[in-house]
Amino acid sequence: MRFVQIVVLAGGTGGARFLRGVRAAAPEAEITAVVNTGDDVTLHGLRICPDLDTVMYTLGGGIDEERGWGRAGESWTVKEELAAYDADPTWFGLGDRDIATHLVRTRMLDAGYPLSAVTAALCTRWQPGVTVLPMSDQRVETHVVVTDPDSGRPQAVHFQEWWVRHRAALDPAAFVQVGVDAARPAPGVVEAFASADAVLLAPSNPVVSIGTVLGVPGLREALLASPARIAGVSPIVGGAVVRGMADRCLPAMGIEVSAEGVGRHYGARTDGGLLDAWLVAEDDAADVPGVDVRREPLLMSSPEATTELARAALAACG
Ligand code: FO1
Repeated sequence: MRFVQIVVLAGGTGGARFLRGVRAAAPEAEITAVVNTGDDVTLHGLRICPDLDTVMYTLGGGIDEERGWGRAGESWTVKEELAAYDADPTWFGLGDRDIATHLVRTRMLDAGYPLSAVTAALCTRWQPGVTVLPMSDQRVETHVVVTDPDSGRPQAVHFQEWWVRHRAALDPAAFVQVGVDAARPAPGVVEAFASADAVLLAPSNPVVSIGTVLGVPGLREALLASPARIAGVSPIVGGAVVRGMADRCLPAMGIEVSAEGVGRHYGARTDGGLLDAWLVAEDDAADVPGVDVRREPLLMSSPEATTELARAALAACG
């Protein structure tokens, strides 16, 4: 089956790589990426959108492949100068090339442009080959409720501080999307679902990426109203996370760290959940009632493997 309009819900590195595979698997299709903005943060006066930038850089050829975020050929002079001033935070890696993106974005946001327009403007340079939409133009920031080591009381820290400064070592009691109640899907998101003939959930973090996107009021309803089948790709292989910190997030939500656990968390579309199909690794068993579970090689170890994975996910929407 040849797909004309594909929508992909995505977060950071894994989502961006998966999108590269979808683009290769369906070069003639119009692909829309609905991207998590819950990781966004303002630091040193700059608005930083990690997942939007990771998708844009990865698809535009500017990503640092080894780190999985930020720019290739990066330098860190400004970061070093900020540290010399003891200018907090010093724990966040702001690369010199990357800062140009944040400067352009911050200036446009301050001038009143919505995030979706800013993202489109930045993508004019990068030509990602897919339409990159933030999940919302309204600010939604994921904060992590942890127990403050000194006071022993619950404290919320921004997701970036939890993930980058603390390396997710502080046990998360809950994840809170600050601002989500006032948010709504960005322009083009609802329309994309309505005209889709395939919808894919990338192998991104089910809690802080896919979960945050789905938490935008009206977005989940628009997704489920889509005429397209919905296929998800497990971010958990063999009971372990492939990359990132999903294994640190899932237990906080009472979700088993397995392909079956995540599949059941997403649920069967016929039963009020999301999935028509669920792709799991070849050695994984996953009993997800009401869902077409398919075993496929999930490791995006090469462009070819990633394209094959995307093909398999699209086939599950056929
Ligand atoms: N991740 C890190 O582990 N350390 C960093 O210093 C860091 C800086 C950074 C700067 C810009 C950007 O777009 C992403 C950055 N990331 C960094 C990754 C980021 O924390 C994660 O990619 C997402 O927020 C989670 O997917």
